[in-house]
Amino acid sequence: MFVKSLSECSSVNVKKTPAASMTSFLILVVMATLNLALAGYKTRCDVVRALRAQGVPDGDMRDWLCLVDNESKFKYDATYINPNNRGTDNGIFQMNSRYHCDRPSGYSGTKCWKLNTDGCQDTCSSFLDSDISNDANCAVRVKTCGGFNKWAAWRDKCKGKNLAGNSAYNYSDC
Ligand SMILES: [Ca+2]
Repeated sequence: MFVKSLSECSSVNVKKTPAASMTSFLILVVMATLNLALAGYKTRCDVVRALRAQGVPDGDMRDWLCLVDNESKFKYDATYINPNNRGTDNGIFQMNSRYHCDRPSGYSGTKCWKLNTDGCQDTCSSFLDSDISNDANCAVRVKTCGGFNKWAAWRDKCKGKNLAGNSAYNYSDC
């Protein structure tokens, strides 16, 4: 009886193990796929939180969300090489390598003449990682000194548009 029981147990285990392995394997595949799908992207609320941490008022938030949507589609490692040697745009806010990052004497303060001359103190690669807090810090200072007009996608797609009526830029749930 005991032996038979063990044998049954063993037999059951033999049958279950491949099924369990297959299930684990499928779960891993699904998780890997999800990770791949999510890798590189931030959510609306991630962006809202990073901007609020830099003191951005909610009244500006729809413009920021429209800007990010049209500059990077919320992809934090997005790069765009501008034609005619006009530098590379980096990250979720698409900060330009000629003006905002990898600058020889980058600036971390709020004096606009200095920021406009020296750019931010950040490296361009730091605008491509998943921590968007330094990106938001630089972008908010650039906006404070030069306005949203500094971003071509904002001028083309957001300026003067009815952003309040666009549910894609709602931030009330963040
Ligand atoms: Ca960063």
